[in-house]
Order: sequence, then structure tokens, then C-alpha cells
Amino acid sequence: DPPSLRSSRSCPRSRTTAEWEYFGGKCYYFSLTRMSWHKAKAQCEEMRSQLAVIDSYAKQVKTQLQTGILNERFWIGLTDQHSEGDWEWVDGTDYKTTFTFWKEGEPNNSGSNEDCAHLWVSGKWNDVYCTYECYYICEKPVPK
Ligand SMILES: [Ca+2]
Ligand SMILES: [Ca+2]
Repeated sequence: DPPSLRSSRSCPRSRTTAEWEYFGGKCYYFSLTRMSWHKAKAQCEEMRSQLAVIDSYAKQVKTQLQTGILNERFWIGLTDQHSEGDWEWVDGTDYKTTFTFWKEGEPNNSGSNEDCAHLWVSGKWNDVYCTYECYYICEKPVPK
């Protein structure tokens, strides 16, 4: 199938009517509202998904295309809230051996208070305080 057809067929609409977008075997949701990292994480879980785990350059390119088009910042599922400097993906993906795409000079834990990661408009990653309110990206496997 052409990618556009496959996309509309594989990923259901969410309750907020925003489209889930298909990419690489997963469905992605770009939120319509801004909220803190912890609320965003809970929202994704409520939709039976998780905050996006950007574990490959292909996923990075896909998501940063959207952040650029939407011209907004988006939470991803990455935090060092449990132990400063020990970044953890929400699904247990091993941070140390996985793709990263931090903005130059980040993560800098500015003000000793930046424990959650989001994508800048450019798509590069930045750590920011977790109560910052921005949009978020959820991901889930294509429903069977
Ligand atoms: Ca930190
Ligand atoms: Ca930072």
C-alpha cells in the first residue's frame, strides 16, 4: 500500500480526534494540549500507550519532522528524576547503549532542577524542569 493509505488504516483515531500516525510498526500521537511531564505520561498511559521512546535515528527524523511542522516542543519518555544524570527511558530501554540526540550543551540540569526531556522545535533534546508545560508524543504498537 502507499504509506498514506496504510497510515490511515493502521492507526485508530484517539478520543480527542487527533490522528495517530503510523511509522515503523508503531502509532504516534502528537498531543493537542500542553501539560507537565508527569501528567503527559499519565495521559499516554490512559490511551494505552507510553511517552515516545526515541531509540533510533529513523524515529528521530520522523518526530523532528513533526516538531518542525507544528513549531512546538514535545515531551518524550526520558527522565533522570530517580538519580541525577542517570537517564531512564519509560519502557526500560537501556539509555546507555541507545541512540541519543541532545542539543549541544544538554542535558545541563540547569538550576539543578531539570529531570525531564523534551524535543525542541529543531527536534534536538533538552532537559527541563518536569513541571514545565509543553506538548507530548505518545507511542504504541499498531493495535491487532
Ligand atoms: Ca537532571
Ligand atoms: Ca537543559
